[in-house]
Amino acid sequence: MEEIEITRAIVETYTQRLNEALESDVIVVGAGPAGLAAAYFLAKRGLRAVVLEKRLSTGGGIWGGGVGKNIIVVKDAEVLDEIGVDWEQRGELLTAGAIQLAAALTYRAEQAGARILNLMQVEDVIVKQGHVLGAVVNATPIMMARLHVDPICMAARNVVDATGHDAELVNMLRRKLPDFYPHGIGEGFMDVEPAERGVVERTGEVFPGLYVSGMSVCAVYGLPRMGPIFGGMLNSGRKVARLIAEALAEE
Ligand code: 48F
Repeated sequence: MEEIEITRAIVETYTQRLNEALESDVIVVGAGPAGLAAAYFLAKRGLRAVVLEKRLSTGGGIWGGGVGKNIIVVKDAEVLDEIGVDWEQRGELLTAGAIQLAAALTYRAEQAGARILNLMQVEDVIVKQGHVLGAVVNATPIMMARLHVDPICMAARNVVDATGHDAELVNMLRRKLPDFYPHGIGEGFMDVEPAERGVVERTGEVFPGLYVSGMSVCAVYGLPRMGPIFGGMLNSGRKVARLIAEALAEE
């Protein structure tokens, strides 16, 4: 029966993809601009990257631009050109369509070889001998319904917290390791210039095997928030990919 063949095609393809994703080089948690850029640049470097996104759609905070006006702003065109996004010059700034950016990042990341799994929520990290080695994952509808259903595990030598303003993975570690950022984390007041610079400068490893990228960097280091400017997010994703590739090459 044709209906069953359609179902079998989905079940078999998804199962194969999930099986392949169980062990990878890098798990990127969050498919916002930072996580998708990280996944694209990791895959481009030949690394096996798996992106776990709790929502149905990828793109995180890109879609609505500023206050729902679907335009994003960056200061340089490097990443936009790399992924083929159209832009316009506006004085010293560049603008681009938020929808085109979200779509292009998603498309280019997967085409480069990253695997994106949506509706997958990371609820904990795996830590062994003081090193993050993977993620504990549940299905978003199960989490939303608060059902008593156990998660599954996914292994990777490196995990990126690209969960945005809440820095969820860093907070998961903090709950079990009281000495890890004991004074708490959170962004400062809006101040675009130092935030855009700082988010890239401080992108990096915060615990063995755990990296921060995007707004989670601002949360972890108390940097200012920055509103609807996205260059820092894209450049942070590109930087975290380079740092991880270098660390893996040294190993
Ligand atoms: O929030 P988000 O877009 O973070 P980002 O990549 O970019 C921030 C900008 O969008 C904007 C800004 C720019 O100046 O300030 O806010 O740092 O994307 C984070 C993604 O992570 C997902 C979440 O649904 C979103 O798509 N996410 C968060 N927690 C989890 C998660 C989790 N526990 N498991 C899986 N996905």
